[in-house]
Amino acid sequence: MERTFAIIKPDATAAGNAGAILTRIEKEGFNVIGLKKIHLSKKEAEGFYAVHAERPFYGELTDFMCSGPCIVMILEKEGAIKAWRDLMGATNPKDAAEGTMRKEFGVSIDNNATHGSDATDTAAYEMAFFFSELELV
Ligand code: FUP
Repeated sequence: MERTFAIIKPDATAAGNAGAILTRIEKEGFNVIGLKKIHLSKKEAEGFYAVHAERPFYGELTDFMCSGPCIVMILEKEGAIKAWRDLMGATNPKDAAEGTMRKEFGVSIDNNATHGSDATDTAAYEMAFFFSELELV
């Protein structure tokens, strides 16, 4: 079994789409072993996205991520990292395939509804950033 880290971002949470996204996650066979609703501070958002610190969109991205509550999760499934990336779809909702979370619930490249770790090392960093092992069930 593999674990990955996922976020229902502030846009999707504010729009009331968290339930629909969770329903889809469960339907696709992920086991939600960690889940909490949080409101990130600017510092926390910057720490989480430190890998993007040099990118031109870093300021806007971190502003957006602390603009409202979001839902952070740890999902478990065989091949969970790729499976959740596939279910999310392309970064830009305009390019995302039909039936993906970003196509259905994303608005734009910066308001794209969900986040998912892209590799084993980033998944480990992101899971530990938000959850302790004791919180996983
Ligand atoms: P992804 O792994 O699909 O989330 O995409 P990236 O790691 O490339 O980007 C991380 C986040 O930065 C995206 F979810 C949205 C945001 N972003 C922008 O706001 N503008 C861009 O041009 C690219 C990414």
